[in-house]
Amino acid sequence: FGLETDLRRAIDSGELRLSYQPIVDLGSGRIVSFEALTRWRRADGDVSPGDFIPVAEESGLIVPLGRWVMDEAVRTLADWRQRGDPGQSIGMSINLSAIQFQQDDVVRCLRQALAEHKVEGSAMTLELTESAIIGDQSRIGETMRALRRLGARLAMDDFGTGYSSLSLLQKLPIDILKIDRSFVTAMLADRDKLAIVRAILSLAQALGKATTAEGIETNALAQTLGALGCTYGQGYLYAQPLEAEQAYAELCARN
Ligand code: G
Ligand code: G
Ligand code: NA
Ligand code: MN
Repeated sequence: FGLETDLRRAIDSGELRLSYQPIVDLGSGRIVSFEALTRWRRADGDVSPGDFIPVAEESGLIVPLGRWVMDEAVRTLADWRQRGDPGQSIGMSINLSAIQFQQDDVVRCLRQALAEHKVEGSAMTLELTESAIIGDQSRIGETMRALRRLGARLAMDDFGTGYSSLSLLQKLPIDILKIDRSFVTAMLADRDKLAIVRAILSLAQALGKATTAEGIETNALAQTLGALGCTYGQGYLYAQPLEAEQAYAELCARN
């Protein structure tokens, strides 16, 4: 239908852009990496990823779109790294959809992008939603281990909102839990949400995993999460998703 045809054209004609949102170390306040988020600007206004990512997933366009994201994000990171400090030590996160993760050859795509732009795999974090790791466990586990052998870290995105069982956390090589912003944003006003955030943080600590809190909009939230032992934070308090040049300027200003 209409959106699908337009999206196909957008991928081919370069109408898509990546924006980059900083992820900070809550202990030091320094930016450690950026999350690449796809943006679609059209003459008649922006289309939200919440609208076009599901269309991309249903139509299979997520595969070419995902390859473009991977290449573009690694290319941008290579550019920042070549400019030297503070770009040198920065990481990059990209989002992988379930379909992309389970059908496409993500391992080969990432290896190619890293080789082409001369970036080491340890700079990369791949964010997976819980739906991406439900399915053929041996195959999914093998893909995850192969990504890790490239040096990449794996983050479970929107943690706490999906259907995956806790046993998957034990079986699969997940490095980081990203606490969904629906728990974070309201946790100082809602005791149940605070309880859930604390439980996720202590689970992560017990399993030796790092944590990222999404949706940090106030200093009070950043301080509380830091005091509770959350590793990283992301949210409008630090910055919105930014164009590549603005993101690099923010990095230079903060680090
Ligand atoms: O960018 P925004 O904050 O509006 O993101 C909305 C949703 O779209 C988020 O869940 C985000 O993970 C998803 N999203 C944004 N960019 C990408 C992308 O490049 N690939 C995938 N799979 N999801 C994305
Ligand atoms: O699901 P995922 O975490 O990939 O989605 C990231 C989305 O969250 C992006 O659309 C981004 O714009 C949005 N976002 C990032 N930080 C904040 C924040 O502090 N508050 C709100 N409301 N949204 C945020
Ligand atoms: Na994400
Ligand atoms: Mn998320």
